[in-house]
Amino acid sequence: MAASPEKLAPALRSASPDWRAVVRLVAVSRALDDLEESTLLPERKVLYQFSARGHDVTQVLLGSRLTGARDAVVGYYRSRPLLLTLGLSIDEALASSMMRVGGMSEGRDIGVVFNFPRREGPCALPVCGGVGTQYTPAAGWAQALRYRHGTLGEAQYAGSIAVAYGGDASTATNGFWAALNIATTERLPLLFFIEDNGYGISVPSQQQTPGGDIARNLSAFRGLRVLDGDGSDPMSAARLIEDAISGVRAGDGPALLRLTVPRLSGHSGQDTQTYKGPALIAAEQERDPWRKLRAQVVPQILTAEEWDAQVCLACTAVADARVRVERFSVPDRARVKRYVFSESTDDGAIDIQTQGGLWVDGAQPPAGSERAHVQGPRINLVTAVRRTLEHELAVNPRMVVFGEDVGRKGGVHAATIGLQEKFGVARVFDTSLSEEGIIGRAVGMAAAGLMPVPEIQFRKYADPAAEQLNDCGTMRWRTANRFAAPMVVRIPGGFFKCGDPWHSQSNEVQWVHGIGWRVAMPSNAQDAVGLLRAALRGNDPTIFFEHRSLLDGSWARRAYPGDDFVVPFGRASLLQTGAALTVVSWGAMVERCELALQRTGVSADLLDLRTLSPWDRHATLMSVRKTRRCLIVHEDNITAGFGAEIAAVLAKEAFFDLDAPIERLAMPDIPSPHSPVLLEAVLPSVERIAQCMTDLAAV
Ligand SMILES: Cc1ncc(C[n+]2csc(CCOP(=O)(O)OP(=O)(O)O)c2C)c(N)n1
Repeated sequence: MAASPEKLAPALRSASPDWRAVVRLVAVSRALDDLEESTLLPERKVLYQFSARGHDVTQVLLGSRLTGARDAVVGYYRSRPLLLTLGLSIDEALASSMMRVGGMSEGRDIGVVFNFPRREGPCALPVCGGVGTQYTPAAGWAQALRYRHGTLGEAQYAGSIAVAYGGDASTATNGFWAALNIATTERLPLLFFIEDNGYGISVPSQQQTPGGDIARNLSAFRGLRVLDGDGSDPMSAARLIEDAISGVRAGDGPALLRLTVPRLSGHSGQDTQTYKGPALIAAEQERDPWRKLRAQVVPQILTAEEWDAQVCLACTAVADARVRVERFSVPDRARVKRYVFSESTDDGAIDIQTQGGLWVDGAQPPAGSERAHVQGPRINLVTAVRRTLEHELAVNPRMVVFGEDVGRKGGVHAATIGLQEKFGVARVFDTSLSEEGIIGRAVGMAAAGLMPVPEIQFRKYADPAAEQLNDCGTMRWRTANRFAAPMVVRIPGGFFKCGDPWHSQSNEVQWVHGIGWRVAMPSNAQDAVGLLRAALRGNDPTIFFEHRSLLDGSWARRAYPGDDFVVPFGRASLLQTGAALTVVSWGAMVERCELALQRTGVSADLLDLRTLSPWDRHATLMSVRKTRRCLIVHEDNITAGFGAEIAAVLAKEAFFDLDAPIERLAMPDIPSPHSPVLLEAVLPSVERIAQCMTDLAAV
């Protein structure tokens, strides 16, 4: 039986291409494209097909040069030949597109949206469907390489590189420019590998960059080596690839290599290319690199018989794989909800992802204590955050803290003051002003085994990072626990003295609705310490919401609960107990609820949820079943705020226990207003909360 590309790939990764292996891998890629287009797509065994024809030879040549022990590539939906060269087997490739167990997402993601985890040897971080999303995680991986080798002294990270691979249209995206800025300002070992096929679906590259030539346009970009060439000419492409990679590997900083290639099929299986016209399509076929490859290697390197034999081997291997994969099981419906978050095995150990995060190598998080060992005077919440970051930085060398102004200045909220002086610029650093860059970089760093702790300066400014945040949250699920990117994103937000539509948004519900994120919103300094520490030692991405009015608020001040103190997520704090009413709140509204209860004298349970994902359904239900009335108070807008979710659960689970309708007090559906007069008119005030409590208790 034919050897698989897995076995051929290592031989290929040598100084000069093993042209026999190149031929074979490209033939495998083409046989897969043929099989899908001619058979599997019409039979609806593959539902979404992206041919790599025309892009394939250069990808195999690129993959053959990824020889570093910790090289990583972040590609896109047209990356299958590259993945095959790294070691993805034909079975894995077909099982992915045919949505079978054994594929890289087990039927959860589109077949060509690959990932290829590996703790030893080159890997491929999870591809995303969003064009341009590959770049900033690749920059993060490159920075992690430098950190793990340069700062932590881990020899196996020396000389490795990151590659971000995309098409011409992807160079118009935010992610591309964010990564370009990061890589050039930081001089990272990152190769931008651009295969320019002249189109983004039907839109010509002239509309993506002036003149349609990103290499030319970037030729004056400082800190970037730019190479450009004809990807349909395999021999010259191989030289360019070698040149580009060896420079990046040698420490010369980032490079961009643009190779023009023909796209020999439609954008996807559905695309008939009517926008191109027959002359252009014919000209593209003329530029087929496969033909040129044959002309260049036969008979100089391979005889015609050897070429045919390689092609034949490839076709047989694909046909055999298809027979095998048809017998692979379809994914189990009962498992579809698994791996949204980190899970435990039956014996209580972490069901660990193959790659990403702190704990994949068998290491265990340090034991924490749920009991507070209070020390010293009361400190404000921002000091609590700083002290926790400081301790965790001290005990965890793989933790890094970064964001806009967090370095020398110590953050615009002062949460990181002194940390750069103490831990150095490699561990606590300022970033360029790009939230996409901040979170995307964190994704790459987490995939490389670090614990990134990015700060988003204000809640609203997480918006430019929305795509990276989304893709980070879904990573574990869509790779069926192969990859995860645990991180802690600190986000100050909410009102502070005044409001405004930019610095004072709350909108925490967005993270709860986002898949795969844990969400903490502490109301006081002690909980902030425990929750932050739990997140920093955890195995899931976490949004840690720091309310601006609490950072120095006197009510939120508490004594430091100790360096081991942790608060498990999903456990509400019962601040006071009573019989007439349950009040559920979190963040800055908890203080107001407490004051309102004091004012009214209503006997109530006051629950501070502390975390919204997960949230303590059990404690809430228990309390409401006892008091038979519930008031939910939050700062976020009322429509589809998290209170709506709580109310829906109570209406279903405690319907017959309720003596009154569930009440919600929240902001009306407007942005936070700037004038304190207007702000207090719309925020749940102590007076309004008190009135609502009195009314509800009297029903
Ligand atoms: C953020 C985003 N916007 C739009 C799309 C829809 N879309 C998918 S592929 C594509 C064109 C991408 O072209 P290019 O990057 O040049 O790669 P190619 O397909 O030509 O290889 C578009 C618009 C998407 N997937 N992601």
